[in-house]
Amino acid sequence: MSSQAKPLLRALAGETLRVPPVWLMRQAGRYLPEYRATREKAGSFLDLCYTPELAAEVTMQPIRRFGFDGAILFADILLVPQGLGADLTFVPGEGPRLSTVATAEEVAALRPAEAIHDTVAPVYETVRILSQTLPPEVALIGFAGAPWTVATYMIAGRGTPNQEPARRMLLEQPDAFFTLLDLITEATIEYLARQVEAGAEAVKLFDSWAGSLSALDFERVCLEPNRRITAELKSRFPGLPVIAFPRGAGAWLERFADSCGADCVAIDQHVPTRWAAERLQPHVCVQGNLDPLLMVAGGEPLAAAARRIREDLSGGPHVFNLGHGITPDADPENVHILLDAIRG
Ligand code: 1CP
Repeated sequence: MSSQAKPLLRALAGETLRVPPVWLMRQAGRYLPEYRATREKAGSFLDLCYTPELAAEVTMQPIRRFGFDGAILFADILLVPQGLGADLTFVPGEGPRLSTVATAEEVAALRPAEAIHDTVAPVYETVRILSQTLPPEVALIGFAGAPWTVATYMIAGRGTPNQEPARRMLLEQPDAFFTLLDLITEATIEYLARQVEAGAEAVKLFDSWAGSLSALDFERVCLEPNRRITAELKSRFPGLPVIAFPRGAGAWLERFADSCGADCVAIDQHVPTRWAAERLQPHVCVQGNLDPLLMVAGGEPLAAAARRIREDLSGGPHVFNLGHGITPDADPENVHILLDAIRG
């Protein structure tokens, strides 16, 4: 099968398909017993990310079980900060902990962008294994966090409710903040370029905390770095499909879709799909946007919502996905209900 026959790549190239391709954010994860078993075997979450055979195995698990159209590389957005010199650990049950970057001196002490390869090289090996293992109809998606979202973790040293430490640094120490944002942007370009060289067929930028930026800061802090990464990757790899996910961007979404340069914009569950069909699909392929809680609830509400999203976005290019990641309490059986509703 030629790569252009892969349904996911066709949709990302702007084709309107009768049945939209489907994959789920966090499709490899704790809701799957086979993931939990491999994670146990790896020891820690970071050992799992940095052991290519095991990372490739957990990437493959949801493909084997469900037959999704896209496989997303198993890694984490916080590997780039680690490559830049942050100490990183994952505390079971609590999430990530990083050494903080709070001053101009601490920004200056980080490693240069190219130095990340020393740390993250095993990720490229995972991509190489996957590109040789995946079924021919499944597209391989590489990814990174977008600079703002990565900065929120580097500055606070952990996940935070409103990303306040990062927003304060933006307001109080703008020079240090933008030096950090630029460094993350450069590192992200190098990181994704290596993933593409290793076999990733599309890349996704996760700006999970775009919604905490004020409207006045959105262009410079969210849109501009997404645009710069997209433009640089497309100049190095003409035709490379890019998916951007400015979660919570709200009224900024239309301009984002029109000017970021990404081929596809992923939308969260708060965006009305008919609005997205009217205002976003003329510019880009739209990905989304089922409420992840429906993967816990299941039943007819899940099937009805899936059919409705599919119908609303059927007039243009659409990749079916959730509005955010599938949660550990989701029932894997509900994925079959979802797939029947979309493909059946
Ligand atoms: O214990 C475990 O097994 C850890 C849970 C877990 C998993 C499965 C983490 C820790 N990361 C991942 C994998 C992961 N993370 C993927 C792999 C591929 C897939 O989707 O199947 C991807 C794409 C990510 C991306 C990621 N990591 C994001 C962006 C997407 C999103 O969900 O908003 C973010 C914000 C992270 C940080 C992170 N990593 C892990 C956790 C628990 C968090 C969130 C921390 C917080 O803010 O509290």
